[in-house]
Amino acid sequence: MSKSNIEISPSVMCMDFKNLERDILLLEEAGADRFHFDIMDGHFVPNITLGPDIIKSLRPLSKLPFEAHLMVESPERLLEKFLDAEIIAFHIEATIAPIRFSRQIKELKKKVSVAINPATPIESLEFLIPEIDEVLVMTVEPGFAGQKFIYQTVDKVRKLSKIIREHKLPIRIEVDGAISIETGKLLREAGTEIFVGGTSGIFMKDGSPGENLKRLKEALSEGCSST
Ligand code: S6P
Ligand code: MG
Repeated sequence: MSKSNIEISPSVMCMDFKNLERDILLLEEAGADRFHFDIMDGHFVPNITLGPDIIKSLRPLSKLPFEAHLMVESPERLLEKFLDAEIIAFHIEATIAPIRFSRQIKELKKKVSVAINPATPIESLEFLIPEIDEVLVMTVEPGFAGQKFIYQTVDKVRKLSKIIREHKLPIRIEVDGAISIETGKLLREAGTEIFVGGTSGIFMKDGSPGENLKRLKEALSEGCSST
């Protein structure tokens, strides 16, 4: 049987902060493919969450890639603090020199992911395409967990995925915000491969995070193979 190419990235911001080690280990065991760290500065978004020291202290616990989602103004200033992450996602809205910044990230042998807010058009990526590995499409406004899904983003993913396929670009699409089985299926059908799991998909009131992750991954992998 061929393996699905669907990946799930649990959001560390939504874990039990008193039990981060437990949650990392049990979610890796349950089939997580990477871990998502939300970094906020209180300026680019009106919230403050995780910082580089959490990434550093959790890094030895897992073999999976860590992604740092930088929701900060002028992310260039902070790059060297996030060298414990393998994937660096920065917002195109937060930097005026995204090509230079992408090249700096690449020089450090990290993967480059460009995050775009729900109202940012994919046209803004046109000249950045040759520099990047992934696009992180925000499906809620950045800043908080537990928000409502913004349905217009499904069409945006579909458009982006079509361009990627037509030009055979080596770029993967990840989505972030209110990903449940229902919204995840719409986004998968539109061309998404990587899904951030937060309070809508993994850390709900019902079920354990491990069981919820398995259910989400199975539901999104149905009828889908990498071959
Ligand atoms: C939002 C952040 C996200 C959240 C995730 C939470 O600013 O970038 O990564 O952690 O969206 O998931 P949910 O299901 O609560 O929206
Ligand atoms: Mg995020």
